[in-house]
Amino acid sequence: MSPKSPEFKSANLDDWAKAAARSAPGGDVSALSWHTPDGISVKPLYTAQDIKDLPYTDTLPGFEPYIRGPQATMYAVRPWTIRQYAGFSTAEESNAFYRKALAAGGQGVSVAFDLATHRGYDSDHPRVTGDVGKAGVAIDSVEDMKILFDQIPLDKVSVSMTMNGAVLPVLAGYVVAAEEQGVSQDQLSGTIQNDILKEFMVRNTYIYPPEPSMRIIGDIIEYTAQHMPKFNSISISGYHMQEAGANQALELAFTLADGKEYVKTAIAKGMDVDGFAGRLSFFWAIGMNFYLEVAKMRAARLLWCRIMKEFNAKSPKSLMLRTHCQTSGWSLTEQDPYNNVVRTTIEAMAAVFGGTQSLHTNSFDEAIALPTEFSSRIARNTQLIIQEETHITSVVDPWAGSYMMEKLTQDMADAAWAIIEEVDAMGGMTKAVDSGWAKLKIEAAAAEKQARIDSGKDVIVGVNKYKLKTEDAIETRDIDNVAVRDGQITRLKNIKQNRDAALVQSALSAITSAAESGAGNLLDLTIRAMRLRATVGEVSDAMEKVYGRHRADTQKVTGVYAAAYDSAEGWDKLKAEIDQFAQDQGRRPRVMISKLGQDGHDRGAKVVATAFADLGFDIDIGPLFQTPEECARQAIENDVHAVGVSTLAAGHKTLVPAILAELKKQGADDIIVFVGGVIPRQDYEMLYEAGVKGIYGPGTPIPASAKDVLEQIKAALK
Ligand code: MLC
Ligand code: 5AD
Repeated sequence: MSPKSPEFKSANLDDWAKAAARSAPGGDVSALSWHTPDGISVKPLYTAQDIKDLPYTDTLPGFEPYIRGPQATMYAVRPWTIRQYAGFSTAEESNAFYRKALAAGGQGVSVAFDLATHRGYDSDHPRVTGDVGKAGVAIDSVEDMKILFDQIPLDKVSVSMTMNGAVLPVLAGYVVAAEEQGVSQDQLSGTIQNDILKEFMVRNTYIYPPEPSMRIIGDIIEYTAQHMPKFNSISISGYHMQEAGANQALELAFTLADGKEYVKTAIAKGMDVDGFAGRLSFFWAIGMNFYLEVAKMRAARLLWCRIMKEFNAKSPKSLMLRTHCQTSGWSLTEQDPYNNVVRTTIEAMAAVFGGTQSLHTNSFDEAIALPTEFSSRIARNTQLIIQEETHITSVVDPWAGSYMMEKLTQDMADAAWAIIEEVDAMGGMTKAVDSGWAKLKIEAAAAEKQARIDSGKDVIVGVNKYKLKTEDAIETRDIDNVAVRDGQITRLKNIKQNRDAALVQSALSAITSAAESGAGNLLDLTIRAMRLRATVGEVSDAMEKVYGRHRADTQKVTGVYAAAYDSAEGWDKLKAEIDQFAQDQGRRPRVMISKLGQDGHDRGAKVVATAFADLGFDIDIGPLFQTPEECARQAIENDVHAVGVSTLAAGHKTLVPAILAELKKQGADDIIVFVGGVIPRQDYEMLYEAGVKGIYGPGTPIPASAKDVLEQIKAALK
């Protein structure tokens, strides 16, 4: 029997506004709203008023427009897949790691390849000496793939492969490795990232120019639709956009707009939309912006359903957006790194509340090195604890009906839709990417964010507030990349000795002809070549002959950092010092910001370049993928005072000493070298000993590194 309701005094919104004004600073309740970088205002209070006119607050999971999730029962029947991205050094070591992880509660495999493989170079290629086995596993041929998946039953365990550039030989290598395990193509379940448009914008592991790259994607969608019905042909990724600086609305809009391009590409090949769309999948980054991340995921499903209706899709599988999520690596700090366990937990909860199908949680040592066994275990257990201890999985889409969440979902959908319309007006995402517009939008957002952090407006605990006096060193994973490379080179030699060279040659020629003529399916032909033990590098070359290698032109935004940097005092002083330098020297301090080797993570480089330029430095940005020799030559030609190397993929121990040696060799050791990025403390000493003048780890405020560089340049001139 329920107790008799007492009489409560009722209040209306006006009453609340009056009460709130009494405690709001300056009596202004509107000042309590948080205006997000996406252009959304998050208010301190939501009520029934906010949702009474919204169109989709009464929908159900498993039904259009799928806001509440693609499955009717979601985690109540099957929780998301715990799919930890990993890969390092050799196929043997990575295989041992996967098997251990699966035995300990991991549920799917997710392969990280090294940058040499991403960019279609075999391990013996001279351009990749610093990259082999570093940020992922080195794969040169089917023989490596067979070791990578040894004793992992590919008919049962779904495998995700993050591969975009060398997507053909890698996917083909996996298909052949499975075949030799006795698993046929139609049994394979998994996902290949295969999302090239975002590579041109942010991730930068492309090989060929956009047009032939889109043909490759079309061929893969076609082949998998025909022969690999359980395999997701693409993972359309916003993750890297957010990592590069995009706010959530940009991430959402550009990703869905990329998706539209892939659908158009497949339809243009003559495919029926429902024949392939059910195997398109998505991938979001989940950062610290908790409410908006949940809203983003709900809005994403709504908008994709709307977009697929525009393409006349009928099958529910085509209409529902399924996604993987990864917690944000960028949000993690080098300082006080155990805090990252907490950050990752909060982000994982947002992904789960948003209804993800699969999840990677980052390790707490992210901002320092590749994960160790220990840090990976904690990362994986974060998910196991949410799945098995909290009962969060018992309820489908638990935020539904929240005044706030329903309103933010609609706000996010509206904000993203407006950007999608802007992209459509430009002629679609391929055009928006080609012109550089989309990349600059993301870079501007990144520079603004950095300025808000450097001036203390956005708080990061342990970095710009509550800093520790001393940081304890933590154990990190180190990879002996010389040993990995030597091992790979031996295996490559063996393979080349023991195969039928003439057959391999003709299979490679067939790929080249198909690239030239446009006829045939490139994945089909690549599977044939890989079966005969062609290598990743050879298959890539076979197409490069026709397509060439894409070269991006580097643009940079200006004025954005300065406009958002909110601490005029120190800024103006430093600017004045730089002006003084220019007067004394007859020219501004000139710095070349460089990326060496195959590391394409250029957010840091771009933000530093923008901010240094705003301060009054003369800035050159080197092209991506330079060798130390090329970098030294350009630095000398441009007569710079300093080279700043940005390194995020662990190549620093090889590549930084190499650039110093090259400068010396080319007679320019008066040019100073400084380094920024992800560098374990343990490596600082060897870098300083090699001659580096400054090392700026993650979290260094840019005005501080700029001041230091200026002083070092002055000292070198004396
Ligand atoms: C699930 N199923 C259900 C159900 N829940 N059936 C009934 N009731 C329920 N409640 C079914 C599904 O329909 C499906 O079957 C099967 O169970 C598996 O579930 P899923 O939800 O499809 O999960 P999964 O297989 O894990 O696939 C998730 C995915 C996929 C669709 C998002 O694309 C994927 O795994 N992506 C991972 C991508 C990834 O790991 N990327 C790493 C990037 S790292 P059926 O038969 O319908 O299929 C990176 C970093 C870098 O990029 O280097 O830059
Ligand atoms: N192993 C594990 N995680 C990795 N990441 C990248 N490479 C690896 C790897 N080899 C993760 C990091 C990074 C994101 C792009 O992917 O979290 O931020």
